[in-house]
Amino acid sequence: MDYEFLSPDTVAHYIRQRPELDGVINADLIDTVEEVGDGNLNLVFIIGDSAGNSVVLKQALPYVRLVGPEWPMTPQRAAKEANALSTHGRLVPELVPNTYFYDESRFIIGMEDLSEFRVWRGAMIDGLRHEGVAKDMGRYVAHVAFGTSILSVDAEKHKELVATAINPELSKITEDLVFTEPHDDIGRNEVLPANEADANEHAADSHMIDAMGEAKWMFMTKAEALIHGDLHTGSVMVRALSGDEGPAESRAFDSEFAFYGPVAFDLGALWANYTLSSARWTALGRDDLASWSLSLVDETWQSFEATFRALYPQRIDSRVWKDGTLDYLLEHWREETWLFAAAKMSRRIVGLAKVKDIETLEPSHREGAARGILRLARQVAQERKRTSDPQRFIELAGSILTENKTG
Ligand code: SR1
Ligand code: MG
Repeated sequence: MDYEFLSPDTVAHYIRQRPELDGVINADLIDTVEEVGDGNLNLVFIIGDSAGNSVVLKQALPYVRLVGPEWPMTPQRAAKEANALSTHGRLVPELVPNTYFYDESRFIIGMEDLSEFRVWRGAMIDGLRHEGVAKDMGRYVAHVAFGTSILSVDAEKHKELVATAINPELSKITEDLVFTEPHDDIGRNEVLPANEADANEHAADSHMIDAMGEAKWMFMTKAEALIHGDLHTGSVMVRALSGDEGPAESRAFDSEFAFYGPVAFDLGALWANYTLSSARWTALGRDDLASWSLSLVDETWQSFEATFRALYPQRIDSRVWKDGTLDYLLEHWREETWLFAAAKMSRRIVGLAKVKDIETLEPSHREGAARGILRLARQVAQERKRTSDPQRFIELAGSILTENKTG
């Protein structure tokens, strides 16, 4: 696919051509252009002018940046992200970056600069506690679940929206990397030599394989809501209200994996990444931070449930969707969250696209953290049928991560 990529030399000219950026940034006064894309897929520029204004231009490359041009990837994913950002932004404007335009010929999204924020994963790795973010994320998922599902969208319209939001190439990445490859390595998996046996045990565990089969089935068939699709802690920006930590505001961004999928997939991604953070701090002997990271599991769930319960009375059709359905949905989502959390934490240990929380640990510490996560994932996948209480998840994670600590 042929289109021009943005570069520091061309952004001013590009900005001049976008009327939507009039009043946002002055192309004649641009004095800083920084490429900051540290994700796996895109180019991201932050552009500032001498009057103190700034904007972000995010451009989808026609391949997976993490791997290179040998893994082509449709840049149409930018349209999916633009759609998710604007849809989610209408539901919870305070938790989503503002977008100015989407350029469908060059796959560029112009959006609010969040330079005063930082990526939550990085902040967590630095040992900083941003309070209230896990609660915000529960609220974000609940608004998306309610506001983009048939509970608030006309049934016929909903079917159209589901069809236009399909995101087959990006969904396939998840189908392969999250659910399949941890159990069927096609040459992209890698672990420390000390964790080879753990990865092999994990790959061959028939209970885990069945659980991942169930999870993948749900992911590919349950078109409940326009989910974010990749809601890990690297997809959340945070800013402390004062100083470096403490009460904070947050934004969910980078929703290029969005499609109509299972609500619990986003919740599971959050839980998994809180747990990976906890594994880091357990390995480093910082039990205070390890417990704090795990406490976010319950914070997100409680906020999700309370928000969803509060929105439910506004449903557009209450003929058979009574309180029984509300309880049914929450009960199922809670169990599914366990399952998706198991999938999302173990893929970050064995498969492609790992996380810095674990990868920046010295091998002597990483060994136990990786083993703990894999054992926890298998236990979680089994136990979810008996209980899906988030407190039990926290207890299980705390004890399994501690038992497997090394170094
Ligand atoms: C090839 S993309 C790898 C991963 O990066 C994204 O953040 C998603 O999690 C995806 O699975
Ligand atoms: Mg991303």
